[in-house]
Amino acid sequence: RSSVSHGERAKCHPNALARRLFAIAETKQTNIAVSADLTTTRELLSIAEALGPYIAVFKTHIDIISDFTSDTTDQLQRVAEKHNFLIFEDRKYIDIGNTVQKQYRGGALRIYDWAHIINASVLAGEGIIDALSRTIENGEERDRGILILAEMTSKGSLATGEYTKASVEIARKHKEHVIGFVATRQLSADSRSDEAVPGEDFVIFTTGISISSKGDALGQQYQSPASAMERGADFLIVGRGIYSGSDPVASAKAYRDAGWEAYLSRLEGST
Ligand code: UP6
Repeated sequence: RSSVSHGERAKCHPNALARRLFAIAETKQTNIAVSADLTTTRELLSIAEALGPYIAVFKTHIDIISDFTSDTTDQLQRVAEKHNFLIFEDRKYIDIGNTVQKQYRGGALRIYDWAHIINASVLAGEGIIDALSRTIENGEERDRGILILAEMTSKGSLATGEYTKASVEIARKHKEHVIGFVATRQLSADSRSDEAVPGEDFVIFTTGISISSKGDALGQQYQSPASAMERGADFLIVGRGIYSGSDPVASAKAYRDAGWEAYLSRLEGST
């Protein structure tokens, strides 16, 4: 788990998008990435507007929006600018390079145009990361980055062991555009430790976070914000824990406070 503050990582991280991400976290004092798994444009935009002040990242599954048009993401981008958060499309790319390039840049969703962060599985091997990196390399946007899906929180997940190890190895070869992992724990040495690889500072996004629930009926498994931060999370991805209750703003604040407190005690513990 990183013993370095978000403020310091905002200054020193080799990747510009990661620097911006840590600067947002530091300024807004939040580690929260809300997983806005809502299914209409109206609900998506209204939750973005309401939770904007309390989050660092807004995570979408844009293909579940029933009335999607390019206006959906145009407006989302405006809300993101207004409230200073990044957009993460949780697309989980998992195909050959030629296909994922088309899925990323084109189609009806044009994810490259509006999502700062995307993620991909390395089940298909290193080529997928190479292909997505090239799209970023050849594109005109500066703030684009990839997370490798190194572990999953669903019961019986096969994203373990050798797969997770390979995720780290592939990330190391593509540091230019891979900013970190979706994982339940830190996967590489702390940048301050003796085993650290110089210039390496992967960002950990952790899903499966809930204050009150242990899981759902379809195999999701939760841990608490404090437990995830203890294991090395940098950003906590929270979905239903925030948006499904009667007061999403109050829930977002509660998760922000829990996440931030755990982050501060981690820093204290490491000094
Ligand atoms: N997600 C997981 N586990 C993973 C990877 N991704 O839950 O291993 C995603 C889901 C959902 C969100 O697709 O968008 O994180 C979790 O939502 P929840 O907090 O409502 O369970």
